[in-house]
Amino acid sequence: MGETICTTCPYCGVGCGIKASLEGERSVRITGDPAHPANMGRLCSKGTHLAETVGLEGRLLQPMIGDEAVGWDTALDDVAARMRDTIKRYGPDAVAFYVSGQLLTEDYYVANKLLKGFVGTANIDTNSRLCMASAVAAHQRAFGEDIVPCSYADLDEADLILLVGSNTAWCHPVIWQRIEKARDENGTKLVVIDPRRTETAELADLHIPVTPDGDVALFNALLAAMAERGALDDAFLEQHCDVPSGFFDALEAGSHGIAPDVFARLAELIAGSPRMVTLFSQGANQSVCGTDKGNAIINLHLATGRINRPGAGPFSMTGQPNAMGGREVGGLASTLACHLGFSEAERAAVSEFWQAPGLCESPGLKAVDLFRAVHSGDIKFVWIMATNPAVSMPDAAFVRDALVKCPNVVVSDMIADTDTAKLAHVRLPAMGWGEKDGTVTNSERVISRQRAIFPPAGEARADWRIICDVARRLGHDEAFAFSGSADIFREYAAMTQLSADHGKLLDLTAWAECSDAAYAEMAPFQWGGRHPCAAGFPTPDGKAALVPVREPQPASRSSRYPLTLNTGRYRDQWHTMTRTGLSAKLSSHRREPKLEVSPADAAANGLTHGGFASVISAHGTSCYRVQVNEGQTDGQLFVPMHFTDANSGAGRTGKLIHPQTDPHSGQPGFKNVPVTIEAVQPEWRAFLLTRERAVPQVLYWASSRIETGWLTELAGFDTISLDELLPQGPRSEVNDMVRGMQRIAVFNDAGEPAALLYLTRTGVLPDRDWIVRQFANPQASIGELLAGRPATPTPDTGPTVCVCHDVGEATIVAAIDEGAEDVDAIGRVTCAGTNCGSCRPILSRLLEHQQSRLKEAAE
Ligand SMILES: Nc1nc2c(c(=O)[nH]1)N[C@H]1C(S)=C(S)[C@@H](COP(=O)(O)OP(=O)(O)OC[C@H]3O[C@@H](n4cnc5c(=O)[nH]c(N)nc54)[C@H](O)[C@@H]3O)O[C@H]1N2
Ligand SMILES: Nc1nc2c(c(=O)[nH]1)N[C@H]1C(S)=C(S)[C@@H](COP(=O)(O)OP(=O)(O)OC[C@H]3O[C@@H](n4cnc5c(=O)[nH]c(N)nc54)[C@H](O)[C@@H]3O)O[C@H]1N2
Ligand code: SF4
Ligand SMILES: [Mo]
Repeated sequence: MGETICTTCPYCGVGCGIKASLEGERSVRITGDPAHPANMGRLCSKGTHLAETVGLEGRLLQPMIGDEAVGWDTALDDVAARMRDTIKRYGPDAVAFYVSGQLLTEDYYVANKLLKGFVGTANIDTNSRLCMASAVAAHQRAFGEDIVPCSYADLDEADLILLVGSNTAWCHPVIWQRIEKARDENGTKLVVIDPRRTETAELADLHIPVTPDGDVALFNALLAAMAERGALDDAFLEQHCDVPSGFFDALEAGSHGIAPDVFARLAELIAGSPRMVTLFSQGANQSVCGTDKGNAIINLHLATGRINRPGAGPFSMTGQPNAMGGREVGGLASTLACHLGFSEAERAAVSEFWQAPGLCESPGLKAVDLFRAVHSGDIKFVWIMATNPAVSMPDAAFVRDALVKCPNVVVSDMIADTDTAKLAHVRLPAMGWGEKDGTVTNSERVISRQRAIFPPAGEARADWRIICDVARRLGHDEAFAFSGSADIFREYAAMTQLSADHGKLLDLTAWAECSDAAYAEMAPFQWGGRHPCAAGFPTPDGKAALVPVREPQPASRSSRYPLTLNTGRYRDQWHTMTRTGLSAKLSSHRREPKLEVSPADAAANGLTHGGFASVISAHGTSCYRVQVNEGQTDGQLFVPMHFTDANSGAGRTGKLIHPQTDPHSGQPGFKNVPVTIEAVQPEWRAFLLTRERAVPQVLYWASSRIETGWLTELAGFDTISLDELLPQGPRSEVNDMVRGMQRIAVFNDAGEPAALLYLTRTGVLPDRDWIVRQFANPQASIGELLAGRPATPTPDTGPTVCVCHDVGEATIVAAIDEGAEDVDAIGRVTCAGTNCGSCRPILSRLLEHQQSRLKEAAE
């Protein structure tokens, strides 16, 4: 076994430390790093299965201009020429970068320096606009700086944790594990505020099914209730807060949809829990009133003095691994580097530090407006790095259109054929996780190193290097003559002196002169300490502001779109699935884009569980598999954001989303979109197993990774063209005309199955799990395969629950029947839940169901 390298997970903002041991050319063993403060050895399913995603499959290995592979010099000359030309003919504002919280701090720093400092436009925005911008704006309004005022350790000491708009068990699973531990050990209470009954909500002490965007009304009402009960901290308000006159009188009651007795319980819990942490994420941020939601949460903490001390604080969780680092180096169009703004003094300081007389003068276009300007032709050059906006932006069809019209589209990505890369004139191969080297900052301001484990794939290069090579071609040699990522980090660290000069707290100056060796060995460290605002808030008078916020006016709704569409994430997939979609284990949790709908809405619209439905908004139509779900409130639907044209026929959700944004932050409202639904009744349904990914031209399809190929679910109206769908080769076939059933096996030269198709018009399709396992077995019996089941039935272990140890539901239920009395006991008997822990919520649910069934049976 090779050397063990300490690095950081490339997925969520928890920022877990990983120990990676090289085991072969591109094969690696991953474990959690017990010494990392973010996870202390824990990992979730996505981190655990990283090894399955580091192969060369799908990678962009060479620079491409159109469909032609070219050398780096040609590609870089071409990008620089396009940029130079655009600036010369149309001015700097015709150029834009759209970057990502998945870049490393060093990449982000040079991208921002090039555009804002040397091209002279602030038209650089990031996908963090879709993710964190409202939290940023709320922090700036309340604290005077974009700063998270607490730390993970506060979770360990809290009496009460509120989760607002966060499916933590799925999206920040290691924070979830920390919360579970606090509940077990200290009896910490947990409240989930989410319109949807998520897996996280099911496990809470109290679920508050707030109306969509009812959070401002709810938090205002809670604050009024605290005032009524005398639970405010008058001394803290007096010493540390600016309170606008009449603030508490203006807390009018609004509509949050919570029954009075449930509201009273919540208010009681809060009043009795001086140590309270409120964790919030996209249910708060991704809203047309996201900034106000952030401030409503912060107001409650300030007014009750629940901040700047152990076990307390309003805590915005970051989504991407380096969303926080990007904010620090000024990746948003609305900030300059080092938490500075656009005042005369701040601009002058940045301009002097960079020796950049041409520094941009005012904030640039925020993501939604930026793509509008691409569409209108005001922007004529756009360089997209580490993000897939053709899928993830609101009104994604419009964004796609904008990119089709734009004369210069450059994409830096690891993957060759993302929906966005397909629209690029120039594609630049970027090094990915395991290849690149640099730093990231997590949710609690801990900076950690990502370190290279493998050599770059093909000709891939580091993002910072690609940007600097273009900058030098534009004539900015001196400003971009960095020798490596350590060199960039030193310059950035030195620049944070400007933060202190302008009364801010971000301070990395201790690293300004660090040696390459010290950078190489950097251990994770937190800037600002556990409670960075404890000695005073970074405002001129040291006080935080209570910001008056009002419930938003209900938008006028067209009767054509009576339902509300909510969108979000699945446990084991990451965004547009370019990496997690390569893992068979991760793909087994959810294989298709599902429309979650309440039983009443399903019945009213003729939708059946397992059938299909279109979701229609004013911007587009997409098609999903129907999942009738008791946890959905009537009138509200939920679909995942993950599916793309590369892995589905019509499951792309971004094109349904309206481009409405929060007036303060510019963040889009992804979670509350007016839509309608229609049942879709295909004439046939099928599933197909292939070795290569199939891209059929049918009404509905979704493909997902299995150990030995791909599983594609299909449905359609027209007769299906088998020759287009199936590979060449000898076939075995069974048909049952009465039920419209057709089953086909296609063989390769070695006589092994190369493809299997199961199609039906009226009947039931066989169990996928068993067939998927047989597809990996060269000795599989063709008779059994076409029958869709074994000749002698083997015990069915049911759908996989624990993806790490491959344990099925039936095995777990059997363990419970035999007396396993808690989740740990199930683990001891079956191994389920003993590795990454992501399935522990399902285990507790199975336990609860099965135990109550056993009890009923006994009575
Ligand atoms: N598995 C997985 N984990 C991830 C990611 C991933 O792609 N997959 N992505 C990472 C990233 S970048 C991010 S930003 C985070 C996101 O992490 P989360 O914010 O936890 O994830 P989401 O599923 O987007 O949305 C959270 C919840 O907000 C709820 N919600 C919707 N509307 C409202 C509302 O009006 N009020 C309230 N209170 N709640 C509402 C939704 O029902 C949903 O359950 O996850 C990170 N972690
Ligand atoms: N409907 C809906 N839409 C949403 C959301 C939602 O909740 N609902 N959430 C929004 C949020 S919070 C977010 S954060 C966005 C995420 O949306 P995106 O950022 O568009 O999604 P990803 O799939 O993470 O895209 C990252 C891309 O970068 C590539 N990549 C990975 N590492 C590197 C690298 O080191 N260098 C380079 N150059 N490329 C790399 C990957 O292959 C991938 O193509 O989606 C937003 N869109
Ligand atoms: S919680 Fe999971 S996805 Fe997030 S950083 Fe940790 S291992 Fe990675
Ligand atoms: Mo995000």
